[in-house]
Amino acid sequence: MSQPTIESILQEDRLFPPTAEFSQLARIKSLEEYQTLYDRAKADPLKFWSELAEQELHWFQHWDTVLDWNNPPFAKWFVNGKINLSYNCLDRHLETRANKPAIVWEGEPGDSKTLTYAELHQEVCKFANVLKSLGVKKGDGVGIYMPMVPEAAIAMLACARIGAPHSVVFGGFSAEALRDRLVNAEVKVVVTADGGWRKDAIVPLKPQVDKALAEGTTVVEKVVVVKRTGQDVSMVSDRDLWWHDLEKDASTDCPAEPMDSEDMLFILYTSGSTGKPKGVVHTTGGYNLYAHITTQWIFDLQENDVYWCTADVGWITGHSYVVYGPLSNGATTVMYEGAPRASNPGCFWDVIEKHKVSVFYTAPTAIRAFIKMGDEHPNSRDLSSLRLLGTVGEPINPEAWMWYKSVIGGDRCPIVDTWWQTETGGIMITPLPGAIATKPGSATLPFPGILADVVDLDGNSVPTNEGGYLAVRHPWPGMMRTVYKDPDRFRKTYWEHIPPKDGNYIYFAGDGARRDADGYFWVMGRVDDVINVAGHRLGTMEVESALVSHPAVAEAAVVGKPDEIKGQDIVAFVTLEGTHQPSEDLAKELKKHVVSEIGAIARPGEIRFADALPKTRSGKIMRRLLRDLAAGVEISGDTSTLEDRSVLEKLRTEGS
Ligand code: 7RM
Repeated sequence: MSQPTIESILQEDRLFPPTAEFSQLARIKSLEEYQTLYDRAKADPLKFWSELAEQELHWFQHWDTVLDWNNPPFAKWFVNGKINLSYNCLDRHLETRANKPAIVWEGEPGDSKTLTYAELHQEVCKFANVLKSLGVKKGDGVGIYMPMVPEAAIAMLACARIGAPHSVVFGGFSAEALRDRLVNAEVKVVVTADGGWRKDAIVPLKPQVDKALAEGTTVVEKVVVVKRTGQDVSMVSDRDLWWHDLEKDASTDCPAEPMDSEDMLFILYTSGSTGKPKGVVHTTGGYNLYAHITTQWIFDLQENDVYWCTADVGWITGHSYVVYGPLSNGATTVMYEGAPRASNPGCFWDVIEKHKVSVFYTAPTAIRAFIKMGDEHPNSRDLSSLRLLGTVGEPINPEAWMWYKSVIGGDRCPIVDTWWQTETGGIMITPLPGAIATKPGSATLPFPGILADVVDLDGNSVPTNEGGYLAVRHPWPGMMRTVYKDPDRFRKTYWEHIPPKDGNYIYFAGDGARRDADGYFWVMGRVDDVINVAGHRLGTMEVESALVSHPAVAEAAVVGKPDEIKGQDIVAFVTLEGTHQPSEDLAKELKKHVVSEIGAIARPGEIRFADALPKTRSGKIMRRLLRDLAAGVEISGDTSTLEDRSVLEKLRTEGS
């Protein structure tokens, strides 16, 4: 067998064991404890998951079968169990946590609000009754197109309470993107707001909804509008209703509907690199358990923690780790409406200081932006409440990791670098912070019960330190169940690149990775982004990290450009830190730096300086667009998920 996998060339030897103080109080206290859990789960996954489901969640009715995997890749977990996610997030906490803050919300203009568990429960019950009064029944689709306000979480929980699958669409998406998603998910009621605050300006939402509905291609009957910003919006009579009017007479009595464990909980659209977005389907019981237990162990939740995940509810991270995971655990979760902006580059640190945030979870793209803004912002705030940091969304470059650890974490907080996907429902590869020593740039080890591996296209494990495809060998409760209305696409995208062998199905994640001698996973980027230089297949992460380790570089994205001799040549797009200026000399120096860090094979043929890199709205670098730019061809494929079009225009003119 001789399929090409991916070569790994970066060496990173730093190791940071958890401190004794942290481990002593942690939920999982040692590597031995982790290993015992992992081994037990591996030996008998069904026993492991069913014991947790019994201990950790409330069920109206016990399941008959833990896992039905008779029709792979379509899994069923906790078959015939009855459960309600909203009940697990709210009702069951009322006895012991009624007055504990559930949601602590900060608006961008400086307004704020706290909802206790008792208050959140009431609000959710009221809105669930509102949805019912609008004709929403169990199984009906509800669209949520909202800014980061408490009503977004309330609407999600209300849907879960009555069994109406929600489809949250990120508030930054256009009317067209919104319409496609509303049509695909057969949404009957849309919940939105007049607008939201972002970077000192109002992002209008209601006008986008109007536009999305104008053609009449959706089946939307009612639109509920939260008054957030107060600007004028037009209301269509018989269709559009104000949230505050509907709430006035709504009853606070709304028992949670016992849902079948496999009833659909939500659809969340994820844009592939090409083609139309996929509606990722998650169901109730398995998702609840997986979001719950990963939140508890990975963020080491303690009763008094103030936990803040900066993700928007429009992304899976917002679903699992802003709303459902923390609330299912009875934790206090912070929601922030705004974004770091020129007028307040320290706004995140203000939120941490003000609310004494103890666990903070954000993305590498944000961390790299903070580095660029300068240390004076975090340094001038009191961040001593922090005890644990997390990152998600992209591979984190070791240099950014080190900065996060020292400048934000005061060299005191462990970092959990968490690898997972919309499709996996929750975190899959991650340190457990009291148990697993960290290495900058590595997501470390699989969560107990997750049989992750690095394999070739035949499904064989590749040897230590060789690159290959990140894969999962056994189903897990949080896994996606299908692509909405397109089971074939589900099968083809995730289960056929590596064909099943002897009936054993392997989940293909689409990322390249390697495992080191300690079994640690190093994610090397998307397989689609691999560069082939003279027969060497290189992941993007390692070359980019070498560039970012140079003091002048803030952020880097590398792509391959067709080359007659080598097949592909490396083109590096680079943004600079603070005062550094682009120059021929700096370009030469950066090429040399990459060679000395990882070797001549990774030497970029070309360095292109840029003010900014093209990113998705969730902050991931879109290398596919840079690839077209580098090759000098028309940009092809979907650009609707691009955060800022002008970035692309600028790169285009700079290149010519
Ligand atoms: C949670 C989320 C999934 C893709 C995934 C990877 C990349 C996410 C990490 C990471 C390296 C990480 N869901 N990714 N986390 N790569 N290290 N810790 O981001 O569906 O939007 O994206 O993101 O490529 O496949 S997602």
